[in-house]
Amino acid sequence: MSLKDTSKFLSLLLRHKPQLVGLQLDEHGWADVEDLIRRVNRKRPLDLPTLEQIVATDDKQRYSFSADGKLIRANQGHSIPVDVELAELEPPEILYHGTSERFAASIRDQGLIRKSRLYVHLSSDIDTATKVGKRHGTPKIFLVESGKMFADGHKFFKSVNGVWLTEHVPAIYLKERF
Ligand code: HQG
Repeated sequence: MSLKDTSKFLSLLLRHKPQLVGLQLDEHGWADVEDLIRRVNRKRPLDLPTLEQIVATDDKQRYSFSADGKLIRANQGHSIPVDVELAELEPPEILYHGTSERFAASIRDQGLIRKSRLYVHLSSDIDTATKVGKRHGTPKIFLVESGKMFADGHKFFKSVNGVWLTEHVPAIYLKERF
């Protein structure tokens, strides 16, 4: 089992389906590290040094330990309703959303909706957005007029791993990049 596979399983548990191993997340998305390791071990091998390695080397810095190291949570990307104490901030003038060509028509119509996640995910640069878009097929990049949205009263949050989040991007704030 590669570290990447184990990391994907951790994402599934910490963001979407803790019940798969009977794990409890608190209201802030934290799981007990010892309990997580014990429960994951029923499905695949995991020890504390390996978990620490995954958290430290994760390419998107998806996870954080609490200051005392006893708890762990995903920094963003949840579908279950937890409050990860996101920083509410003024966004840059423009943010980017990477998606697939095949979603473009629906996005032009409805704007960006959060689907199963708690927020719409936005990137601060085109490269990152392109990588996100490639996960779903031929990438398509939308520019989001986040400065205008903020001026109009929309809230923006930034996760500790640098992902910008907002609840909905109405179509009027989208521009296309061809
Ligand atoms: C699309 C990954 C049709 C949206 C990434 C996206 C990110 C619409 C898909 C994070 C739509 C949802 C999140 C509309 C939005 N009509 N399709 N009106 N509005 N969509 O995976 O943003 O590797 O839930 O464009 O890097 O792709 O998991 O969201 O294509 O940061 O850590 O609906 O997940 O990070 O897909 O990705 P997702 P996302 P991790």
